[in-house]
Amino acid sequence: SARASRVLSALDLPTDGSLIPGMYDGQWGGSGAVQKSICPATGEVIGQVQTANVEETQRAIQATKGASILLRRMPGPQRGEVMRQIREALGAKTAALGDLVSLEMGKIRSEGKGEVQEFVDICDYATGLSRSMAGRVLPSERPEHVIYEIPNPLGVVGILSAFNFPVAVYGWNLAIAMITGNSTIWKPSPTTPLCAIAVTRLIQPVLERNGLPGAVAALVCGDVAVGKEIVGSSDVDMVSFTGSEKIGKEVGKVVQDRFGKALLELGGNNAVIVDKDADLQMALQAVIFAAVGTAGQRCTSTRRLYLHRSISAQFISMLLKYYDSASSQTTLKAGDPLDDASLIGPLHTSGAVKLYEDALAGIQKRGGKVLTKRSGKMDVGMGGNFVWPTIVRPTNDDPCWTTETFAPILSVAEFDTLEEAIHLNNAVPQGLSASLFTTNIQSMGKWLGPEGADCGIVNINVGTSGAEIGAGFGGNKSTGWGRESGGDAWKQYVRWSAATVNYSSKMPLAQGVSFGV
Ligand code: UN1
Repeated sequence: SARASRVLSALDLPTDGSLIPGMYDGQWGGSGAVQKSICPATGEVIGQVQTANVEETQRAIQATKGASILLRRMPGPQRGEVMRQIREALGAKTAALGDLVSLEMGKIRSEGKGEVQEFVDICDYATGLSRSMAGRVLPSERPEHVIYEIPNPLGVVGILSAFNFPVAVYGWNLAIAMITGNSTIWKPSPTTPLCAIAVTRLIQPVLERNGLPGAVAALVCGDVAVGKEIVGSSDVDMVSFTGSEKIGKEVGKVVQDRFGKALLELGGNNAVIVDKDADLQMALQAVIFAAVGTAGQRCTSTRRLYLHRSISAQFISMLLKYYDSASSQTTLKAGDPLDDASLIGPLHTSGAVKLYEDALAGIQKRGGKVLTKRSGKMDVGMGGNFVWPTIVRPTNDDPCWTTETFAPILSVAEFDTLEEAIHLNNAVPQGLSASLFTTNIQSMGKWLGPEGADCGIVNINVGTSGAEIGAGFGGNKSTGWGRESGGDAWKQYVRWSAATVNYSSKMPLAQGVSFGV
């Protein structure tokens, strides 16, 4: 369609269906199966990608390993300068790349652009880090001794990313891995290969200009077999995996089995708690963005809503006013993600629509209720995988409370005390993100303390999604304990050495041990 062609040609991607090489390790290639990229808003095929096969993946891993030797010799601040140039290349194409995210993944325009912005921001962060990633100097108990803690590069970082953030999740990993001196090999989601190819094509000239091999940032589009090669390879020092708890558990085991490092970003099942003293208007805006935005397809999306009994009926009716007005016409407009007026885009695949429908059917079969006027598939007049954002009141013991369904379904329940709400928040396997809406300072303290929320992201009067890059991003428990992006996340991308140096002319032992030689 003309709509797709406009987006593709802005990034020099073919519009005539010709095969696009989907692997890059210094050269573009790939002779594996063809992946079709399907637009979730229309169902049309927007590109055909020639993926890497298993041997090509092995070759790319070896090229990446070779590249890591050159990269680790480069001083950190020089890597920072390369990063700054990558940031400029991305910055010049933010709008075009954002539109490609909208076209291929299905999120709305401002969110597509926002996700590229996260990549730009983490590049800035990494450039700064290139002159500040510090080890430590520690006092030794022995005279004229000193202890250093020294970070050095790991070597190769494998990045396995999910469809829902086809650019940003790679960006966080690439930037931090590269600045700490590692080369990377990226396997994107099989349903968003074009975003991966477009990003790699922007990075490639920057590497070339700086005399670095392309395999510093290798790409292998492919299926499960390609992912398995990376995860199982002892030449890949760390595997950073974003995806489901089910697959993440397998990835974690395989990496553990070879004593590699794994960084896992798995399921979220995030709750918002609205207490009796909350500003309901603020809570409303936050919940609608986090539950309906991205059509419920962020790992940080709000899935559970716990309302204080005294404000529950009022808050639900405030929410329903928006949910029930969702359509192709009104304020909460569903429609083409490339149309600036749209706030709700499609689910990413027809399979996701089925998961959404099955989840709603199950909740109702087990005695739960749908509170919104409409649920199910939504027709916005362009085909695609659009569904009605839905609020449900499941039974108290419904299994939906403890499982992540990647769709715009919001489950509500009431509570009487903050303690009870915190208990409900923590009573799930996942621990990514949680938000409390309150104006009470005692509740805030409790929420952030040892008796509070057990998640990696714990907000107050801010929704569960839309985190900035400055802090470490990730979750606890079955979310996998990994941290990406800012904060101390970089410390996982290095091998640490404790180095004790003796600059005396004696040979004393620690703990005063005597060993008379
Ligand atoms: C994800 O959903 O995998 O906090 C990442 C957010 C975004 C990243 C989400 N900055 O919603």
